Amino acid sequence: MNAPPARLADPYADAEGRLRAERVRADFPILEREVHGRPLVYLDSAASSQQPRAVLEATEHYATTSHANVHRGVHTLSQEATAAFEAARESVRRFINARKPSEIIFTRGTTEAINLVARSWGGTQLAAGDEVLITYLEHHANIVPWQLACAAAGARLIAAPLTPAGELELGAFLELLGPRTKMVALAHVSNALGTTLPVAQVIAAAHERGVPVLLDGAQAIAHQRVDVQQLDCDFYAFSGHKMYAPTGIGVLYGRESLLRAMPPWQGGGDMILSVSIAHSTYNELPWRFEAGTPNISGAIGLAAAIDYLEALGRDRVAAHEQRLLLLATAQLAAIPGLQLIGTAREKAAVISFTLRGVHPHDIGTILDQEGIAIRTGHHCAMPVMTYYGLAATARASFGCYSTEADIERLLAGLERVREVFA
Ligand code: C6P
Repeated sequence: MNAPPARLADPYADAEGRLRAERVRADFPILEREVHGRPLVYLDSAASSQQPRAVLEATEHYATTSHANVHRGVHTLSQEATAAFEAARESVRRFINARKPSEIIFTRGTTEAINLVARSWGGTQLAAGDEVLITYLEHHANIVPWQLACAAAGARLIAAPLTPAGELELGAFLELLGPRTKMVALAHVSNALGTTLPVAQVIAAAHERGVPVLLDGAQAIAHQRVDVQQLDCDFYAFSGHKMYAPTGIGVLYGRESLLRAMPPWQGGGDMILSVSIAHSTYNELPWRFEAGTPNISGAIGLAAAIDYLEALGRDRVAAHEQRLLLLATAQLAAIPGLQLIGTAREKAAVISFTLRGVHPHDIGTILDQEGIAIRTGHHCAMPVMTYYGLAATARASFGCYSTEADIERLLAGLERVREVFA
């Protein structure tokens, strides 16, 4: 009998099975560039992550070999494009463990996914006196669409309070979840504070009252395992560009029974079965919610990003980012005058902070001179800034390619900021 083939060593794991971030970095061409004469330190993955070569090559391969419109042509290129596009949908289904590909709707991103639900579900299910329950830490994408839907229906938008550490006040949330609540919509992970929300308890409590739950997964999807069946959420929204895929592609997962009852929200090609001047009939799920030519290349890039993340190992990436979070949190907290904004027990790799006497924009500008990219401002989450009496914070966020060396450069950069403002 032949000996079994030796298992190929996993290039992304070290001897202890931990992520080899230096190896990961080699997959991201942009990380080779310099900014202001210094090697780039990219600590803004929560705003938009970078793309590995595998994603860049997948979209280039599609554009150079198979590009055509989908669902429309009998010709070979259109059939190839359609097959790749629908295969991407199946990749997403598998990635988040949805039951069926028909529960996966491609959108431009998280924002469009939440708008779809607010407009289509909210437009038919909300009535005067109803309430939509969110939290104070939501991104504007999970506030404004609900304001629009509530205004149209005469419903009210209610926000649940937070603790000083940036956690959801679960008791207060449960009190707000009342007979008028028709929808609960909350972030899985906060972009401004890094808090991971207690979504299991929230979903169980909402479902006890027959209330559906939408999770804004923009900041969770690349940083932890997401299983929509295990979560038992009704809607889950995320963006490709925060999980190493291109911009302009995102996903709305919806529970089939809810999606089936929802009317189309945009009209046009591909979402119909028949059209006359007097009347139209609509396509099956998921295409009923995908009017017009979709972002075919983006969907293919997203599928490549999924393959890439799975090759790295999602749990391994999460463990790596948690290690960096702990390390950076301890070191930043030791800087005189630095205040961490958001110190929840359960956090993703996002660190918001202020530095006494220095405007966050000045921190960002000086760090940029050092080649370090962070985000500064209100992070499109103005209510949470107001909640804590802040106009802005500086925010460093990590991804699979972040390293301890990045944290060292950040600390040195902040030392420079303190020198300038001494
Ligand atoms: N947050 C940030 O720097 P879009 O723009 O549709 O891809 O994602 C919107 C969005 C929705 N929810 C959360 C929790 C988010 O973090 C974001 C995007 C970026 O924090 C850009 S403002």
